[in-house]
Amino acid sequence: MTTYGRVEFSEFHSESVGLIFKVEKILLSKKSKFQDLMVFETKSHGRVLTLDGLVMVTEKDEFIYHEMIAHVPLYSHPNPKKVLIIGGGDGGTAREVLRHKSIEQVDMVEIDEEVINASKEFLPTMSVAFKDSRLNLIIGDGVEFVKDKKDEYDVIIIDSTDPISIGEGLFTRKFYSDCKKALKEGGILVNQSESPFYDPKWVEGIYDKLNDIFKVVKSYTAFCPTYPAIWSFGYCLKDGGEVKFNEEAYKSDNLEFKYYNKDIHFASFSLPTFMKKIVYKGKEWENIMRVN
Ligand code: AG3
Repeated sequence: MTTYGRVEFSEFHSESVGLIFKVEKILLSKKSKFQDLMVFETKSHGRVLTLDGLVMVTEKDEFIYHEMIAHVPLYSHPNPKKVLIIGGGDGGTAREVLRHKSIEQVDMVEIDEEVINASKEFLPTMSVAFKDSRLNLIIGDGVEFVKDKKDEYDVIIIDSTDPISIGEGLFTRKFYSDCKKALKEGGILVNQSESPFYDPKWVEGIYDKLNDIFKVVKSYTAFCPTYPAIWSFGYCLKDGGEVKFNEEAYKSDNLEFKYYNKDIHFASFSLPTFMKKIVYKGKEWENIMRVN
């Protein structure tokens, strides 16, 4: 869109409200086999990657989403060694996962190779992950990939787009149940579960389905400024239990974070009232216990 000589990109979060970027330069704009891909340069947010017109990452705030989708499950697991990432083609989630000393192997299944290529070319702070020898990159459909996996992963992270077009398959009961089977005993699944403020129906649907499959399902949030309002993450324990914190690993990794920390680890599970209604349907969850 051009307004008074400015090039703008906008994503509408509802019928009437949205986010606008002033675009300095379009670096990439193409149709892949699966979706429309765009990378553009901005002054305040660095490079921005969009898929089908939706903002996936900006260099300025990607750390929030990626730290939260990776470290909350990893530091609540006693000893995560093998992780599966579904989606996450920009590499940001893999980058954060691979910072953990305990991690021996990360399988990452991304359907669209063009996203990986775009990241390698334009998003060096995220695509560093692709140089790590512990990363096993698979170009393919995550839905198919998990079908025949059993007791393989300590943690599964679903870093998908919105539940429309190619993202849809990653929001089904069947897929969640295959993921549960793919988890080892005590395994944890985390998925990005959309905006409870702008898309409560999507969020409700996601948690209804997760609840049909997993013993314990919780939700945590983060504020990602370039996504539609407050952002939610589904947190599922294959064999039940409560949210823990692995103090020992946290201390020994001794990582520097920009958003995540021990307080946030637990606090992010405290939900605003409107969200509790969507996710927990009036059931109170008091069992977010501090262990450690
Ligand atoms: N994946 C989740 C982004 C969803 C954003 N939705 C939107 N802008 N409407 C992000 C991928 C980062 N690795």
